Amino acid sequence: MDNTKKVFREIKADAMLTGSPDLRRYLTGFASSFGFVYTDAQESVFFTDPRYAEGARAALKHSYIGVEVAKSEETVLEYIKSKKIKTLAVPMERLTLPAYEALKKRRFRLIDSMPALKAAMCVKGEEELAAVARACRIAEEAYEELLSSLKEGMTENETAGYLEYLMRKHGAEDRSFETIAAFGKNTSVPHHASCGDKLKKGMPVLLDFGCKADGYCSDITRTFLFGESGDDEFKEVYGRVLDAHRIAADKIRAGMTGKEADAFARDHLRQYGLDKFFTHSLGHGIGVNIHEAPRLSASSADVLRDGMVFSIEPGVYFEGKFGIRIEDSVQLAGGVVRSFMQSEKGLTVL
Ligand SMILES: [Mn+2]
Repeated sequence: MDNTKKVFREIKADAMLTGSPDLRRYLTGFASSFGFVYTDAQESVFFTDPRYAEGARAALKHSYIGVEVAKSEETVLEYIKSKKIKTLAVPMERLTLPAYEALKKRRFRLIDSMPALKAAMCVKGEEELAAVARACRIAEEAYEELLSSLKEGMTENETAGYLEYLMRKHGAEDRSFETIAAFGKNTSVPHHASCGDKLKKGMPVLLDFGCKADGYCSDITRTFLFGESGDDEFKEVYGRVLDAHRIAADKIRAGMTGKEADAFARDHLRQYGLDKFFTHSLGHGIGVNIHEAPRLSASSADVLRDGMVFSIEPGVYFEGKFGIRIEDSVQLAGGVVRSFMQSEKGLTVL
């Protein structure tokens, strides 16, 4: 994957220099913990240290991007200086103060590359969509296997760890974020930190998890009952949240804002007085990062476009009682929402 030209086209500078791991991964398709991607109108060069040089040369052999070994940022800055670059685009919000000082010392005129990077990253190409689809399939395969092996007495930590193991077993290269496994009352905390609490019959279970495949993330939440609970309120609210999810997925169209998208779920829940318990936004973009543009929230002006990948995740949380969230990773294609997920969203009672 070479996205350097795609981004550089949108930037009015002599050259672009990018140093953050996620942005490097996006630009080159190659993962590394040290390096800089340099791009101008004639070339793209990935500067990295000897640990990555061999892997990078092999991975980028057929790409437009050259590979050079650089021991430090100094080497890279000298290279740029030697090319007589005046205006340099850098991702401002990612710069450390020392990195900024080093650039200023060399008298580059700096402009911000972050808006162009964000805009390019949120509209995915075919390869990127295929990677997300794979990450979603793996997460669901792991989930199916987990359901058949959940046992009374298992702790949240054990469940989260086992689910992460299963994702790797099914082909994931990593998890996309810290897995959330919440049992019983703990489900009412939207981002509960998994602990030693044990699973008992009749408890609601909330699992929020995802993995990485080919550098791209998946994100999914399922809430279910571990055995019949006889709690009619839980079942009723589950139905409302599921309807909110389905209505949003049915009605979201390319060209709408994140705010309009969020309102489909929020307005539905409002009819039942549940909107005040929907304490977060409807969704977020997903890519090499688990949270990126666009935002789907009550205040988001982001415009949704074909090729964007984001989550739809309405949730309702009753403090000290239970919480329910139902989340799919989806894409916009042909103007409408297409979910990457196939697993059951109707209420599961194990
Ligand atoms: Mn999410």
